[in-house]
Formats: sequence, C-alpha cells, structure tokens
Amino acid sequence: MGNFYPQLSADFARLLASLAGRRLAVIGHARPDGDCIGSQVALARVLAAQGLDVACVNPDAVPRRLVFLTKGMTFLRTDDVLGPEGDRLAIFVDCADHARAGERLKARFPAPAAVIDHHVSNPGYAAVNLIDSGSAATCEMLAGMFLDNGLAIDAVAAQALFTGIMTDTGQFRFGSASARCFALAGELVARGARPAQAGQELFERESFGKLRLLQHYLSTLQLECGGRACVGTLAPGIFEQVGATAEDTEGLVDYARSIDGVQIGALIEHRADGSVKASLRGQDPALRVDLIAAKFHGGGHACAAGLSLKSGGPDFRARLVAAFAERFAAVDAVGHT
Ligand SMILES: [Mn+2]
Repeated sequence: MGNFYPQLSADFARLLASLAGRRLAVIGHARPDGDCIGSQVALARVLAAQGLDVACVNPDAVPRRLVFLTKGMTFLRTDDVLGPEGDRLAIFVDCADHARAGERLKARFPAPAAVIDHHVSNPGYAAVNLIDSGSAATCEMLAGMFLDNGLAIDAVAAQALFTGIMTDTGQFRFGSASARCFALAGELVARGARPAQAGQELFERESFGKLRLLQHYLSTLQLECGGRACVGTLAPGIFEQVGATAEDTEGLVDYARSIDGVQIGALIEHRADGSVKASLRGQDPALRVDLIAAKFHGGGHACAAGLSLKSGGPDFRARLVAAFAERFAAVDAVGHT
C-alpha cells in the first residue's frame, strides 16, 4: 500500500464516512473527457461497493469513444435529475468550477457535498474540497486515495482510472506525468486495467468526419506573434459540412501547438448564433494559458485552458492574439521560456 496522498486520503476517508446511507450523484462536466468519465465510473463503483445508491450525471452524453468505460453503469443526463430522482447528495469530479457541469446542474445541486478536482483555477465550491493542482488527473487523485484507504479497485474501475490518467497526461507524455502517475498506472494494470484496450478504443476508432474536420482545421492554421502562436478556426456549419460532431474537436488544437517554435496553439470555434469557444494549449507551464483564458471569462490549467463567450464579436480573433502578445511580453520580461 502506497502513501500517495497523506492529507487528501484522510479527508477522503472522513468524506466517505459522512456519506453513509445517502443517495449520491457523481457529477461530471460538459463535453466530458476521459478523466471526467473515468473519475465518475471509478468513484461510483467504489461508492456502490460501500452499499451506497449512486448515479453518474452529466450535462452531455458520454462520448462515443468512452462508452467502453461505462457499460453497466447508470449515467443520467440533466433532465433525468430535475425531479425526485435528483434528490441526491452531489459530488462533482474534474469540474474546475461549479458551472462546468452546466448552469442547470449547478442550480439543481447548489450546495455540493464534495468536489474532487485537479484544476489550478478551482476555487473550492463544495462543503468538502479535495483539490490538488499538482496532480495530472482527477483519476490520479482517486486512484491514490482509494489505494491509501485500502479500498478495492475492481478491473472496471482500474480501467477507468488508467484511461483518465492516460488521457490527461497525453499518453504519459506531458510534464504532469510524474513518478506517482506511473506508480499508480502500474497498480491499476496489476488490478486489471488494459492499456492496449484503452489505446485501441481511444485512438484507433476515429470517424471519417473527425479526419475531415482535422483536414479543415489544418487548412486554417496561421502563425501569429512571430511564430510563437498558431491559431486555427472552425467556421459555423463546418460540423454538418464534414459530417463531424462537437466531440470531434478533441485533440485538434494539439496540432497547432506541435509546430516547431510554437508556444501557444489555439482553436477558435465560431457558432451560427454568434457564440465563440476557444481552446488554448501552451508548451510551457510558465506561459499560464489559463490566465489568457481568464481575460475572456475562461479558465483551466497552466498548459491547457478554454473559454466560451455568448458573443465573441467580429474582432475576437484579433483580441485573442493581442492577449497572447501581452502574455509573451509579460513572460519575456521575467525571463521565462
Ligand atoms: Mn482532468
């Protein structure tokens, strides 16, 4: 038994004791990723093994490529919990802020029992706030806390946790992939996680529409800030045009960042209703792309952040590039990167 999270694991044990006999909702964020779904599956299974009535709740559907983690699990949508089914104590996972689960779930569960998350921008909006921005993934935190507390992790939960750590570390490539990540991944494989299955489900089952969306995104890429930033845009209607879905945008922005010399990659998504969404990826944590996102009411991590505006305005791209330039100047001034 390791001692992965001495303080958090003690807090988690107290939380677990306080939940006895309660009905629970394990809530994830909009456009759920591997870490979100993996956290929900694993936490729900461990809580259910304690005899608790648990449902997972998401504002959006489980993405096609993550369905392999959720077989046999109860995943509800926002509408399902607006009535009596929603009389549950809420635990939010991987949600940097309360509204990441959507305004309706936030309103339905105004006073969460707990939040378990690794986003640096998380303000702590629950009664119990288990937050560690030094962790690569919420699944890493959960795996460590389960093991520290001697809680059994079955093969399904192990696969879910492994997948969350794998996806949030970019297949164990990002700077956040610590010795603890690898140690926990080993523990999870020993308990039945199957790396080959996770890799196959996630990366070898692309839709044709996804590749056509990528083709379009690549065709829009432009270098900015003297080649230190690269921005690509998706125009309204592009999803219908190429036969892709909103979840197919996942990973596109990484191509912009992957160019030699580019320190910030961006994906701007314009919608027909005038709203705009942007994903930012930084090469170096010192760039703090979450601070850039925050200028547009967004947030996230030092190397991965996003924002969403009801109305971007015609000059949104220019304003975003200006914010990049400002950030580069600030970072250069203190001698980073
Ligand atoms: Mn995460």
